[in-house]
Amino acid sequence: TSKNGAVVWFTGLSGAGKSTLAEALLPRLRAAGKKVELLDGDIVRTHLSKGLGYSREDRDINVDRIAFVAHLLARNGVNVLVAAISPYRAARDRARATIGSFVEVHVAPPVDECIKRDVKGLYQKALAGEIPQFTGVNDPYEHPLSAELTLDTSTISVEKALSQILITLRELGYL
Ligand code: GGZ
Repeated sequence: TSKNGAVVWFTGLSGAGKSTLAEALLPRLRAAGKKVELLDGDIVRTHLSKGLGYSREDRDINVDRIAFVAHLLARNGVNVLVAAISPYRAARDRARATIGSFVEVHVAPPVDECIKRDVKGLYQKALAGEIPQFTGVNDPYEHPLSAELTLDTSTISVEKALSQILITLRELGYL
């Protein structure tokens, strides 16, 4: 097992299931005796990234900040779960380079599934043209080219997804 904590970085569209998986994984890692912290884009944006919007520049600043904090925690042995759309490949790759112990999990149901779920009604608004720059509708999402794991949450359960994440963390020596 490794001394640095792992940073499990969930990337994917709004409504893909990033927060759900991170929140389900957290108690599982704690039960395994690990120190764990969660950095959820939604919450980060009310504190660390308060005032930032959704332009490429602001999203990249947001992702850079999350990566900075995740790095500080990980190098002190804390495992970090990040749930942020993080739509730009270059910003994710910067995070990977900064952090080192980076485990990229692409949460990747088809966009139609996210639209169907539409937990917060944001897709409906975006499709009606009421939200400019909404990821997957009128703003880009650059999918990972070499994620450690890709999970289609439209076809597998949360439990199944968790077990795949745990297997991956074990294989990489973090568990
Ligand atoms: C994407 C948006 C937008 C736009 C508001 N595009 O699913 P949610 O609602 O609860 O989480 C999404 C969150 C995106 O914040 P992130 O920090 O994850 O994004 S990024 O990594 O790109 O910086 C969504 C909501 O904010 N939201 N407007 N235009 N998602």
